[in-house]
Amino acid sequence: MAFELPPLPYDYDALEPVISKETMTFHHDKHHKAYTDKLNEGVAADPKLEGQSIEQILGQISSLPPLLRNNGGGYWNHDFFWKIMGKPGSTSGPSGKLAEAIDAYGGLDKLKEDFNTKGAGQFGSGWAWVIVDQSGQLKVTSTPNQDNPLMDVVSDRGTPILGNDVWEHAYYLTYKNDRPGYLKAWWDVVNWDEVGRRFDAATA
Ligand code: MN3
Repeated sequence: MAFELPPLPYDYDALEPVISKETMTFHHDKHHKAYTDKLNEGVAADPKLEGQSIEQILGQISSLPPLLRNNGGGYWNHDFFWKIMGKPGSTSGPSGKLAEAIDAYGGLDKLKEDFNTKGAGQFGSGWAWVIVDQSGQLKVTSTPNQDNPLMDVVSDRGTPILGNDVWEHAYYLTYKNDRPGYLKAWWDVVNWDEVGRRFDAATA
């Protein structure tokens, strides 16, 4: 059973003006599709992986070929990324237990500042994350390339509840080299209801 490219949960132009229709079209139909296809090539080449979930594969990635690390990561990361976004301003902000955890972290402004600093400071391509760590606390991290906090090769492991793609393909058509500008604008498309659901699931 091959992994399938999941459809976007909204139209290609739903995130405008923060993320353009053209960026979303290339990002989903070309980049995410390529990760999906190459992940399937890697899984097909290794019979012991048949029937395993993507999370199971990522949890043992240190023992698997780079093709699976790069493309299994790319597959999971983008599926996650589409789901934690939504139309600009469509959710009002963190609520419930997530809001309490953000207060304990030091507040939403501090979380955003730390996240944007991690994203801007990630040299080359990668991702910025908010994870729930092993002690149930929020932590802001970043990873290179298509690595993510579910992988057994990453120092800051945990369950991602929020993440932003800082590869140039995610923003260059609109923001050119202004990665900090993209990171700042991006908060308007965060789907806080979905982030809250993921926080609740990670801490249940
Ligand atoms: Mn990407």
